[in-house]
Amino acid sequence: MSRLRIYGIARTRAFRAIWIAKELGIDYEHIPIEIGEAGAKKTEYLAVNPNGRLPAIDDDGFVLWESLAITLYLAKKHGIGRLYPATLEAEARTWQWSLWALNEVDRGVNIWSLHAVRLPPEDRNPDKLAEALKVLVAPLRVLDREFAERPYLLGDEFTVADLNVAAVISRAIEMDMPETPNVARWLRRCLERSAAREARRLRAESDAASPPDAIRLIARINRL
Ligand SMILES: N[C@@H](CCC(=O)N[C@@H](CS)C(=O)NCC(=O)O)C(=O)O
Repeated sequence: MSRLRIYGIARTRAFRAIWIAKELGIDYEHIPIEIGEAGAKKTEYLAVNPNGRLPAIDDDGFVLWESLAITLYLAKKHGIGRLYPATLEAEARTWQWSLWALNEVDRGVNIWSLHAVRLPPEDRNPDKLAEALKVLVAPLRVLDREFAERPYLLGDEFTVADLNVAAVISRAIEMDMPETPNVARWLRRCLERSAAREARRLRAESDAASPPDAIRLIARINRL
């Protein structure tokens, strides 16, 4: 029987696809393609994702790329009424937060994480770090206000809306967030779920196995 295939080393945005697969209990095959010429820009992978970026999935012949399209697709296929909302309005709210996460915070968090934690200290750029923090202030305040009203984005339960936003900002778990304490608490709650812990363990292993040059390549290829 064919299985879901998830392409992309766990250190990349493939983390998001791995997390949702674990939340939904889907049996999957992980193909840990590396970024750039070492993997994602090779002809075989370009046939899966012509953008040469990670992640992508192949679900029994249905190929899909864009990490949050993947999480939404899998949650809707396997988790309606559970991880995926059952009403049109809640579904639209899920899209709202998912697009918001990509447009408002994805790049800032990645720049912060590279220049605060992941790059070798001599390669970190304090100006880029400061700029990333500045860009993140307003959207994180918007997110913080949500959790004054409810524990999760759609109400009382964790859904794919939380997973998408928490996955995008997951590397900010090590960021000091004194001005947005609700975000800090919600992020910890999301990332402490057992599926998230397993996905984070895979990502941490993949981070640990990445030499400094691989991290430099990430910063260079992604212009971060
Ligand atoms: N919006 C895309 C971004 C994908 C992306 O940029 N992935 C990175 C790895 S996390 C990548 O493949 N970078 C290498 C490159 O751009 O060549 C998504 O969310 O899937």
